[in-house]
Amino acid sequence: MSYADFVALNYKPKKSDLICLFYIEPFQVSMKEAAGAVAAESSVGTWTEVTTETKRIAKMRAKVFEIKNNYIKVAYPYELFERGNMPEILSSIAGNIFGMKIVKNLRLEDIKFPENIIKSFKGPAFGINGIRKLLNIKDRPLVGTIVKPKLGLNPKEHAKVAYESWVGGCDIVKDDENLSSQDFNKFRERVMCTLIAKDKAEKETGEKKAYLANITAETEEMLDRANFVKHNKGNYLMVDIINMGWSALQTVRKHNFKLPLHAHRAGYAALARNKMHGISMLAIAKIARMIGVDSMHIGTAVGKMEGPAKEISEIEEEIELSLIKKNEASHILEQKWYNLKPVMAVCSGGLYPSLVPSLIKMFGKNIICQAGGGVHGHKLGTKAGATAMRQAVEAALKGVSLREYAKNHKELYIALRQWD
Ligand code: CAP
Ligand code: MG
Repeated sequence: MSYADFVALNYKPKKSDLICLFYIEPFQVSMKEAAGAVAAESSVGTWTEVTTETKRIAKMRAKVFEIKNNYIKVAYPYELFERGNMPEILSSIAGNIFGMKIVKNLRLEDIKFPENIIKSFKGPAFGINGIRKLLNIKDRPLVGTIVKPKLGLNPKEHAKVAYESWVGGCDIVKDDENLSSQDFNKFRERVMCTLIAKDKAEKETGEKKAYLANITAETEEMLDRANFVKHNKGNYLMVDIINMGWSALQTVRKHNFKLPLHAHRAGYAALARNKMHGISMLAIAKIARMIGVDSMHIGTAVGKMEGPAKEISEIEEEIELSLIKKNEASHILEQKWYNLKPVMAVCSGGLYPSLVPSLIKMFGKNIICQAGGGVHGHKLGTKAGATAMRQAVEAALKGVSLREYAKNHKELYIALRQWD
């Protein structure tokens, strides 16, 4: 068996095949050779023929069935994969192949999962509707904040910032991605203080509030932290999906804490930022939806983080809709999501009130508008910063310009003067 045996341009993929779309740059070989190498190494092949391969195994080869410029599509018989085991699936289709000498660059753009693999994962427990129900918010975008400074506050100081954010108008307050249980802010103490502040804020505002406690840690400790949140009537968990690993995410989801799970994507750009190599954010987002997160960072297009609006809209559709149509120009494969719930998109990173209307215009109302610096940096403090964000959402929904709305909304007025 040679690499060319893994190319079958007349093959018509079966409904049950898993399909990958790769961007590929061969290194000193033909496209066919490099494409065959990718299909081989990610399925049953290796660099030479082996005497141990049988006819039955040869039938399980992945097949390159399309080569268009630098893009190839590879079909994998579903038997190659263990259902419900994301690390295993990725060790095939997103494993050794990225390091092969035969490819100069290789990027996994999209993965079309067949029904039996999709259904072997749990998907979101709450999804968009579940989060809306929890917070009793029918159709407006949610307003969130990240407690800042991201590290250094003690539990009481943290809870105070959270309280002011909630009474100012935030629906959601979350820990930052790198806050866990450092000596200056121990997890359990922080959760206790912050949940007391949440109760107080709920009573004072008459609104439901959520605290997203970052439980990211070694797996068993993480489960203990999740239990602790649950036991103390916390209402939302948060994890860093990339740095914890897919297996750990599956474990948290499997434990079914009956709390929504927020996915921070810190580190994703190490995989996705280089457009010629790695794994796209679209693919990462699909994996996270399958395993089962309820809200997930997707970028902003207008804030401090990299990522164009078109790409972010496509990611939002992928995590929200139940059927994704194939889009050749954007290198997106068709995907049916069957019974998996939609995930709420989180726009975060360098946001402040002035950017809210364009976010809603670009991504619709099913988003969480989240600002850290853009709330706690407000000249009048956190409470006013939260109010200004909420006013910006109100204005956008009423179709009134922020400038106009600011005429009789002081907090927004100051925010506009500060950052516009
Ligand atoms: C936002 C944030 C988030 C980023 C990550 C931060 O704070 O908390 O981690 O949103 O980017 O620390 O930067 P600011 P992304 O509002 O102060 O920028 O959502 O793109 O993954
Ligand atoms: Mg952060």
